[in-house]
Amino acid sequence: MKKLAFILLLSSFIWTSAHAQRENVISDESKVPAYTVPDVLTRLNGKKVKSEKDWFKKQRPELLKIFTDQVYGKVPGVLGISEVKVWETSDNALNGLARRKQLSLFFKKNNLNLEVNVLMYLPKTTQKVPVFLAYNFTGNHAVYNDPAIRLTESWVANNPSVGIINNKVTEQSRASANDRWPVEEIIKAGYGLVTIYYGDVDPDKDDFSDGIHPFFYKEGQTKPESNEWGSIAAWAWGLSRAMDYLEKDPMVDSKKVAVLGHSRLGKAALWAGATDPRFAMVISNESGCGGAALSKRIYGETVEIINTSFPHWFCENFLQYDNHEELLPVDQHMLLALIGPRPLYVASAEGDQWADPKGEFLSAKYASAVYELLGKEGLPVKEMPQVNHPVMGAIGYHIRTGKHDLTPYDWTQYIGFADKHFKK
Ligand code: GTR
Repeated sequence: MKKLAFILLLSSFIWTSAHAQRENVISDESKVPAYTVPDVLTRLNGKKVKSEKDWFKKQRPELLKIFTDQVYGKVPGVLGISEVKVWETSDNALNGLARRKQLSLFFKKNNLNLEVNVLMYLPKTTQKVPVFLAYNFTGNHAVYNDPAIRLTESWVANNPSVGIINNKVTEQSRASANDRWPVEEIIKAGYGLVTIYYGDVDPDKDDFSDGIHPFFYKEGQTKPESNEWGSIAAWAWGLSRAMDYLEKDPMVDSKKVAVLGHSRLGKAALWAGATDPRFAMVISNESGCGGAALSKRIYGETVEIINTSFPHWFCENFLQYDNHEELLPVDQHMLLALIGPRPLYVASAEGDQWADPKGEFLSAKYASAVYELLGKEGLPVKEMPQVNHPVMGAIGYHIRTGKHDLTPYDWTQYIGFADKHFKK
């Protein structure tokens, strides 16, 4: 009896101290506990990955399966675009600098119908152009000051300061995010911009009754199974469906599509790049926890914090790693490695410690082993570069001054990175 009481007391002490420890978010490098990152070139059975064939035939599929089952969740079925409706095109956008095209992709199943609006700005040339494909946070109309852009009718998180009231955008919402989208610079550099409001695919709320998830429910099902997709995987799925369309668009060079995302949308871009090899380049802007940053460092946002704040982002199986990152059979450098040997850019910001810049850098560094195995230079440096000193191999990285955001500085690097890899 005494022994049992002692064990109970001891385990409750261990439990409370583990939780107490996590009450404080780590934002001081000296407080990062000892952790072990699994070697990307060692298989679960302990065997070493020695060749390109070992990577593509054995290690890559195993890692992809772990991320699918334990982290993001699997897509439960196949569903293609039912209809493409082009709303309008113009050869006179941006004061004559660009073409504009607006269209919707419709998805239909049983009596469900989903509309995904796509806005494209393309350089005026007779050649097919490389493009950046990127989700936006509040609707296509927020990206650029152009009255011709259709206002989204989808649910958008309220933000009265930019005219989003009762979850609907208004005229006041136009161009409200244009700081993040230097459209003219992108066009002048010879690239197109293809953008979609991410909430068209799945509204960003802890509710699986809307967006794309219900299209795959069996009778009586109200949410995905524990190994099925959360919202990040749904958004990644949406990027792949946009790619299905881009492969058919006569103005786009679909072999040169760079999928880009900021923050939660960076997580989605990485997962899209990992699951869909048609993306020729992947750009993660401050994607942080569940994106480019190593989870096992537990610096900044942790698995428990993210699963608590955003219970719908990952699959249910991911919850078992709350406060137990050490049990994860993978870490995020392995996600980055799944993109290899395709060009990959990881960016951090000094004022965005929540996303763990060092953890993002280390992740890119550890992923480099796979790029090297595949005959490419991964990250060209071993130590974290100084602030505002981008480095670019097949993996690029920068940490810039400033806060959590997608800025013209970031875009300048992404355009440079695309020039390096797409225009050689
Ligand atoms: C934060 C979240 C991050 C990041 C960010 C964003 O609240 O903790 O993981 O995704 O949101 O998407 O802006």
